[in-house]
Amino acid sequence: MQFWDPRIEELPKADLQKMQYKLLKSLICRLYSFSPFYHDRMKEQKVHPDDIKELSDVTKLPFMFKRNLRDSYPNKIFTATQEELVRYHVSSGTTGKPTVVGYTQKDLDTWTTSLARGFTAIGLGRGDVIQVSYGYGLFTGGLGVHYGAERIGATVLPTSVGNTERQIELMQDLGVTAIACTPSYLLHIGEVAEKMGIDIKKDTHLKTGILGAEPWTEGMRIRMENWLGIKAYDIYGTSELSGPMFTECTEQNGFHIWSDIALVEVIDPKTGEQLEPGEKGDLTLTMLQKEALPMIRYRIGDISSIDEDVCPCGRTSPRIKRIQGRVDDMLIIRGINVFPSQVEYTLMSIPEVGQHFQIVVERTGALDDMLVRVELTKESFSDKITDLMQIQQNVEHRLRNALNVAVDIELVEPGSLPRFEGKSKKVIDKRSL
Ligand code: DLL
Repeated sequence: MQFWDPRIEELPKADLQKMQYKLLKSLICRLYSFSPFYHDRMKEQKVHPDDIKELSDVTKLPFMFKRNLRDSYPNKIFTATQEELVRYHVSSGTTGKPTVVGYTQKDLDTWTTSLARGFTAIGLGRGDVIQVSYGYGLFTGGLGVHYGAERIGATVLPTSVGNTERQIELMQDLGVTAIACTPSYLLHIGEVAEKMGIDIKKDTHLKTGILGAEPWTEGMRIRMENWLGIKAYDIYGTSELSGPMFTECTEQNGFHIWSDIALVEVIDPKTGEQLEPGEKGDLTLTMLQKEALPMIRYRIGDISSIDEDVCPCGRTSPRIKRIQGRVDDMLIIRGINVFPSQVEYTLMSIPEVGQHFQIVVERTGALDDMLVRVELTKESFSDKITDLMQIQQNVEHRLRNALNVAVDIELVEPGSLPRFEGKSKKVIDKRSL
């Protein structure tokens, strides 16, 4: 088992918490004195830096939401001068103004260190060739992973997204051992490779996937690992935290949230109360070292839970479980809450079903109708109507049982649903169009 920074990664929990308290306290003192935004919000909440006497006092501090960043477009919350900034990233978002994130040199360094630890924890290092197929540019994925990969001494192949056939040729020719991209893009790459007559498992050196930026399920992981002959690791982050930030280790059991970098809480979205380890809620992070754009109790809106147990890999920081979707991802179909991840979870357990699906929600009269378009595998796609009807009934039955709501199923030909190079769009909610 390799560590990037064993001094921190294996530090006993009690020491980590002492360190977190010191970092939190000095951050809050700094922001109270120098940031009008945080000063005002703390005053509103009637909390003073002197009230932060131990780590658990973090719950006295106000929350922060994405809308606070949008409202302060482009840089009103920044606590660094323009001269101190060395980079911007901009996330487009689906509604309203984009969010701008600024970085000092130290911010880039903390971000890179976080990824260097993560990449080492999944067994990467010198000698690896890492193909970065996340978008480079305003999106944080490409450049973020790029710097982390260079830091561990790996060789980076900065392909960015698109031109998939060329990506596959380069993967073969340059002996790529790891690829970083969205799970949807890796599915697409796998299919295009097959069309080119290339079997990624046999004809390339690929052994690791660094996959994230969108939700995916354990079932999808197992399928991709078997199909492509790789270990598929999850990577998580958001632009506001810096970008891709935290990965799993080789145990594949949750993201390690480095305690000297972030303080993690899970909050009940209804009451705003802190939840216990193991309970699912809104993932909320305080970034302990950020300079240009501090984030205190940032309510990300992603659903997860905390695991405080020391990981079998020996790392002591808390882990968060695979993201189950977003608080605002939830579809309400005839009064029943449905998460797209539940649909994927169920579909991936049906062998006749391929890796691609699409959910379409419509309102007919007063009722919501949910249609799931499901691609079949090449093997199960058969001309016999009776076979297809049986599969359709099975899928319908399994989804109804899992979701508690009736769902229409349309079986479609392999390769007929849209493919994505970046984040995929699996839900079309016509009610909101
Ligand atoms: O997606 C940063 C990133 C780049 C993460 C590359 C991982 C790899 P944003 O565009 O700001 O940043 O989107 C952040 O994407 O709040 C989640 O809803 C979702 N997301 C990111 N990673 C995962 C993941 C980047 N591993 C939003 N599982 C987050 C599930 C994820 N959802």
